[in-house]
Amino acid sequence: MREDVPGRANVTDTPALTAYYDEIEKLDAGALWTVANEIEPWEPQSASHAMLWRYADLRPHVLRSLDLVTPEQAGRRVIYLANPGRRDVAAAVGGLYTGLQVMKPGERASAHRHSSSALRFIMEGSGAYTIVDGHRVTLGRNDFVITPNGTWHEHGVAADGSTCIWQDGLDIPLVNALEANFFEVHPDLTQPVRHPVDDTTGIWGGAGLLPATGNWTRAHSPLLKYEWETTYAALRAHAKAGGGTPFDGAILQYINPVTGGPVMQTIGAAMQLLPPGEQTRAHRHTGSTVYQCAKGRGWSVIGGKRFDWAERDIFVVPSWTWHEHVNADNNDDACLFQFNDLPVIRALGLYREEAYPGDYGRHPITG
Ligand code: GTQ
Repeated sequence: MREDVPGRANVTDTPALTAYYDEIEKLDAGALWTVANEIEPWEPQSASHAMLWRYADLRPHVLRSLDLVTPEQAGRRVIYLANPGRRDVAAAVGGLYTGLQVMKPGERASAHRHSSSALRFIMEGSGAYTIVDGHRVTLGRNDFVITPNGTWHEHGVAADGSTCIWQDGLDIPLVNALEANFFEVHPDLTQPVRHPVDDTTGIWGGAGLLPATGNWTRAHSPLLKYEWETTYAALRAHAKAGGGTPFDGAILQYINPVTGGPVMQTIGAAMQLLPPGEQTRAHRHTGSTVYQCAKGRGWSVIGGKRFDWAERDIFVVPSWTWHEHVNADNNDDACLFQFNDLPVIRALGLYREEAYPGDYGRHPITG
């Protein structure tokens, strides 16, 4: 792709040049000017499509998998969301993977660990639990739970529970792009619970309070679960106090209470609340985001296309894509859960953000 711009590659190919390209290709080499404008675009060119997956469409198929495979056969019984632009790497957007995991009462999946970091966002059912490095964590509706890289983890549903579905989020495509992914199955296929149930909530989950003594030196949050009730109450209070941004409404990040930083090194997460009728301004930034509507209904304009969402729908915003959100309900809040790769983007000095110009900051709907 030639560009008639000073500083960009703009070479007219001649028979001599073409012959030259052929010769160096035999040496597994190439002339930069034949690819420079593609590999160094003026701005990020996401291969990911803006996408929305309706829960109403997916749910029956997710439930159908209950009768088709066991967790023993499958390892984990998950239907993953495949972005048409990123099928080759099983990404939902950018370097992020997401899927819907389903388990019946009494089922459990084998313990394993990997270099990828993982999270769960609980969609429906009761009795689900996960065991992370010997900590048993109970999973309730709209709870956010982390499984940091390198931790042993296994999931199950108690025998007296109901069929559970939760969203898994992982950085698999990112870690694979960095060619750094290891996977291990636990030698016993399960691990002992070594702490009181939900102990990390009691020890690390005090609002603004930390243990007076005790050192935590690992890179991820010691708090493994962020409960919906506390999150929603904090968001309501935040919104009432005038907190928020023009682009996201009231938005709170899930944080590592020890550092104030993101919950894991590679994945950040947040919950946002759009007050009744709210329409945010459009912006774009580097980094990829996966959203799940946790409450209410509305729509988002992503790259000029309108995506209507209802509770449990999942949608994605690719890097450097304009987006704005609207709460379609004039009487009730709408809440969007999100996870993203911003900790990586920021750590590498790659964060950039831009507000959509104009008085209203609204991107026209073109798609
Ligand atoms: O439970 O760690 O959806 O390793 C995909 C890969 C979940 C998990 C997924 C995984 C997991």
